[in-house]
Amino acid sequence: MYKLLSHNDLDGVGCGILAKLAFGKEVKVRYNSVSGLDREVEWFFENENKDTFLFITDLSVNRENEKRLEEFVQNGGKVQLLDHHKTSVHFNEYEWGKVVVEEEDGNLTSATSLFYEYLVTSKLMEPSNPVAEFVELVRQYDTWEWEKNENHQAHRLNSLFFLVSIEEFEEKMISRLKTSDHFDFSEFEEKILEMEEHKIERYISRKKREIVQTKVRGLYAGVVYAELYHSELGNELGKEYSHLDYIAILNMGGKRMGFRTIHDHIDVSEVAGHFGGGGHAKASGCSLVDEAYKEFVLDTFHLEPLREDAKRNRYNLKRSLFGSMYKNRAEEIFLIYPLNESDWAIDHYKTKMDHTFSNFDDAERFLKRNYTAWLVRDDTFVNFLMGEVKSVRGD
Ligand SMILES: [Mn+2]
Repeated sequence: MYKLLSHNDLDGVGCGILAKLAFGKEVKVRYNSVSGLDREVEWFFENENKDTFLFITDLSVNRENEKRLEEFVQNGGKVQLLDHHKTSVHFNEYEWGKVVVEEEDGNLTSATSLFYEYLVTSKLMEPSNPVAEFVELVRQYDTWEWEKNENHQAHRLNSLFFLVSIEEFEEKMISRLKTSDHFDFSEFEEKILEMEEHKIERYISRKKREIVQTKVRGLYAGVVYAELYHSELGNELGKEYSHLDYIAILNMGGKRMGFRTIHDHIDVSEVAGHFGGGGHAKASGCSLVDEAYKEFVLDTFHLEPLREDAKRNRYNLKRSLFGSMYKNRAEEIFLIYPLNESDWAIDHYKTKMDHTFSNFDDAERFLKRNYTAWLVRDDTFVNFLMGEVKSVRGD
């Protein structure tokens, strides 16, 4: 018999689907949250037959279970842990642990891609076209490579995963992977996925108007409350408010929070690590412990949300040589403009700030971080200029 303990997200369930394709009725699969795995491992030791081969995928165990697993293996037990989270690399010290974050070709790994490779090289599964396609979609979604590759099928697979129950998703995928030559969605699925995409878009644009800005331990964070679509939100909010180092997403019902960044110079697994959590450089999470609750909830609750930059302007444009006009909630007016070929300055009201910048983006980042200002719409810009002309004329 085999037992698989895996994560309850698309990548974790991808592993369950592979296990069921490879072992059929010979495998028992259980999906867990990050915090729920250790209980399941203890249950395994207390109740399961000692001959059962234990797989753990997309998650890792705590110190006590790490010792128990090693002891179990020393006494002849069979265990394989496969993970791709940077915070788990120390499991590579064990014969039964394999943690790979990046393949030799530079591609990021996922638990599903590691498990597929394991099953095929161990001759526990025949390689097949549709399965390889499915595995690659899961990998691209989990590593967010789909966005760069514009592989919308990968994104859609995750949306479908959230639209149906895990059981239904497993069943659908298993029968499809067994019977078709290519992995594809049905016409009906395409239709509901299109509706779902529009729903996600509307959800995200609402969250763009709810996010607040704070500074925690030297980094600028955007704080937002959301229970759904964390990856999509982290990515869209990160791009809209790119002056922020990362986005903190609070799930109050689950008493958890997630961290996402689009920046290569920020490692959010370190941010989560400070609060006892972990994950990847670009996506991580932790429980909403007291300190996190204070910094992200209590200290930010009174703040006004950020405002998006105006998008449809014809006159008040970024990088304009005439100057780009910004405003904040205190109605303070700012103008970013080039002083000469190599320096950009900011006027606060009409007084030039001391600080100058070597490009527009640095000036804008400074302004947004320190004054939470946004690019105003053309009508505000034009009204302002009309006021200027009037005051010059003296009326
Ligand atoms: Mn994963």
